[in-house]
Amino acid sequence: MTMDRRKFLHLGAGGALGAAAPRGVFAQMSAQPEKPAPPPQGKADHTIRIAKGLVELAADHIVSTKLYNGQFPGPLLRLKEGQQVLVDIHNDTDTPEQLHWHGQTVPVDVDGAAEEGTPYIPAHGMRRISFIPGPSGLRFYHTHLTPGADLDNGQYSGQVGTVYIEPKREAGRYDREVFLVLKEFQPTLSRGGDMASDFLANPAPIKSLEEAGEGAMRASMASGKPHGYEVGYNLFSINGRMLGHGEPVRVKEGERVLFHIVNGSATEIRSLALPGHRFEVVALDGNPVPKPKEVPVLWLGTAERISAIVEMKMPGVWVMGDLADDDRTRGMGIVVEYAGKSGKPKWVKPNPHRWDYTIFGKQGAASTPDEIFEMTFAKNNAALNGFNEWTINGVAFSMDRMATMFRLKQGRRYRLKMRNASDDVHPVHLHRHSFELTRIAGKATSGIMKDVVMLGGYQEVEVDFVADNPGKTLFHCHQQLHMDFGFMALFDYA
Ligand SMILES: [Cu+2]
Repeated sequence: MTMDRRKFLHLGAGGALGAAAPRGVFAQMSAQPEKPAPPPQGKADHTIRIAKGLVELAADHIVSTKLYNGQFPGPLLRLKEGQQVLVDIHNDTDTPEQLHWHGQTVPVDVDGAAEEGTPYIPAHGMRRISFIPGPSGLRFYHTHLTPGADLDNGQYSGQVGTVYIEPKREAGRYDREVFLVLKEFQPTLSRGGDMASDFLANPAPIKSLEEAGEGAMRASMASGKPHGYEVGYNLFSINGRMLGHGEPVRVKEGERVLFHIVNGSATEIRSLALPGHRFEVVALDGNPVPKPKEVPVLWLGTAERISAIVEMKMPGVWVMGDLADDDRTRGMGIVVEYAGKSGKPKWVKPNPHRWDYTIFGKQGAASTPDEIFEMTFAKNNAALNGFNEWTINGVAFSMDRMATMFRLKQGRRYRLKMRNASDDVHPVHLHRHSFELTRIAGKATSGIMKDVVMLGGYQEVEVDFVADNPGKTLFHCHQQLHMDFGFMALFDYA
């Protein structure tokens, strides 16, 4: 109904495009990023304002940062699959912004990445965009800049909001939905202190990658260089409140609660456990998994999402929190309180558990790709004013050159064979497409669709995607410090 009215208004507005445009003009236009259709007239379905504001993480921890609509997280946008939406984005700050619709198959003009050619939302200006939401499920929106050493900007700020795209048919049985955004504040730089990647399944390193990475590191150390900078944080939160400072998640015994969890971190990998309970993972990055499975602990790389059902069958007052004691005690958790129960929230450290994407997948191999792209990721320790430089096949991405690295032909299926010659975990992300996990650390799988996947230290991961959304397409590590210092590549359609 709404959609038809807009179409009418757009066509009625005249202009060269209007008169001759057939039915379904928006769908066709959105496949042609070079000639985006002018957005429809009328009242926007959603308005987002980017401005500096305050987040009260706790009474004595109030931070000032850039936010969406003055709140953290930004407003939850509930969209409907296939139903066009009109969004006004106002930028009330002094610097241009990008708003990226993470995990959606939108055109370049909408996607929110300058590297692909999305126009900036000008300082003290606005952009009106319209798009058809999809795929359904848990998505999110966030800023998409390369702040480099400026820890007030980019994803270090509070520009994160959840998108839930309602499917045409709802799957799974649950009583209630709870949305959680995991986010750190007050970033600082330090040297070294990298996170271990031994939470991933099959952690045995691939010898050739390890030798290359360790050799480069030894040579750098021998030349007198210290470790490159890493980012750490002082404050941690779920839904913008430190553990113990917000409202608890209130549950009843016997309820099935569907948690939609977004890792909104700029740089961190997060874990989450709820003592005495298990998570039945039903979707990864918003896409239903072939085999829902129960796990005691969730692990989410930067920008990953998990939808998981918890059956509430252990009455009490519990801490649902990160396994890292330092992070949890500084805020990374939320209290889960059963009706009629009171007392101090209880945390119990879970037994060791390794995160394995493949348990949610099908056993058989995925379809054969038409073409394979090999990618090796490497680190040049402290090569850029003390920051690590990151390369893909020896090339660090440059915002000045914006060179295309991989060419795509529409309709073909591509396999990305990714090899990590560093000891860091990389949550790699492909814009405007979903990919299928086909091999994780030596184990074949199929049927799991995602848009971010964690690649372990000195490990290999393979994913397939179909080139079905023309226009420039950005691939990058979602760790802000990695993407800003080279870990990006552009795909383009022939
Ligand atoms: Cu990375």
